[in-house]
Amino acid sequence: MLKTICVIPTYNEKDNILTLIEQLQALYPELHILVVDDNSPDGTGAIVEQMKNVKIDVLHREYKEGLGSAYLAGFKKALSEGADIIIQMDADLSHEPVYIKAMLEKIKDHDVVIGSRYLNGISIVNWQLSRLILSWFGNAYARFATGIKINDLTGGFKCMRRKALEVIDLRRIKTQGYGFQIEMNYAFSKCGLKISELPIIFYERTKGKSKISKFMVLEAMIKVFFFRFKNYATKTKLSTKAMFVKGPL
Ligand SMILES: Nc1nc2c(ncn2[C@@H]2O[C@H](COP(=O)(O)OP(=O)(O)OP(=O)(O)O)[C@@H](O)[C@H]2O)c(=O)[nH]1
Ligand SMILES: [Mg+2]
Repeated sequence: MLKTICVIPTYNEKDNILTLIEQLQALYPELHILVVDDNSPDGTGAIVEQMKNVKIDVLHREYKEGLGSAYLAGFKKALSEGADIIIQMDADLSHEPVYIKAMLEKIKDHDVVIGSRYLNGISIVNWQLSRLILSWFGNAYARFATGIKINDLTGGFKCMRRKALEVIDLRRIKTQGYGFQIEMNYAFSKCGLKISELPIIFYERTKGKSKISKFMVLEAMIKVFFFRFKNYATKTKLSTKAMFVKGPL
């Protein structure tokens, strides 16, 4: 059985995290869950701490350091714990656990599977028009700036083989907010990894507050043009584990 770890970053998600973990456990009893909490003032970290067991773990960080750095810390921990497959998803119930089954099926022939909101038209429920326009044009802009032909470059629901996170040098990923997903996808693509999109329906959060800010949008808009000047390939050799997982699972 391949070890699959689901990395979930949290900041003030006390009204969502319990439901999400329960849903994940009900559907996938074998799944390992790793929450990365930045000392949420609402006590999210403490809630997960109480649920800790062999399958549920929490990485507590002292300060809010941003989504990108939370994911990178989670990925590093997942790799060090021997994950073969790493899933990333938001805690706010926008990403439905039910899609993980299809992702795990698709990852057998790919290195990265992206949950896509823009594959068959637009599949987003309950967003304000302004948010939809920002996301849609943001994606079009990012596709233009990077030349990467992925329909949903900014989505946060993904499934990756260990190999995908080992062939890219995670230390070179510097974007923190909205642009983190774009930079990761750019690095995957430039390193020649096999990427596929899976259509998902995305639901606007109903509880808790969005952490997206104007600064994040601006950061992404500027940085996206500079990705092409970076070399994302890792210089060290892949671990034997990564080599082993190369073929069909
Ligand atoms: N650990 C950590 N998690 C964060 C941080 N910022 C956001 N998150 C989490 O990352 C996930 C995505 O953040 P959201 O605020 O939902 O951002 P979004 O999905 O772009 O925007 P909305 O869906 O409108 O809320 C959620 O699970 C957040 O709790 C952070 O600085 N540190
Ligand atoms: Mg969200």
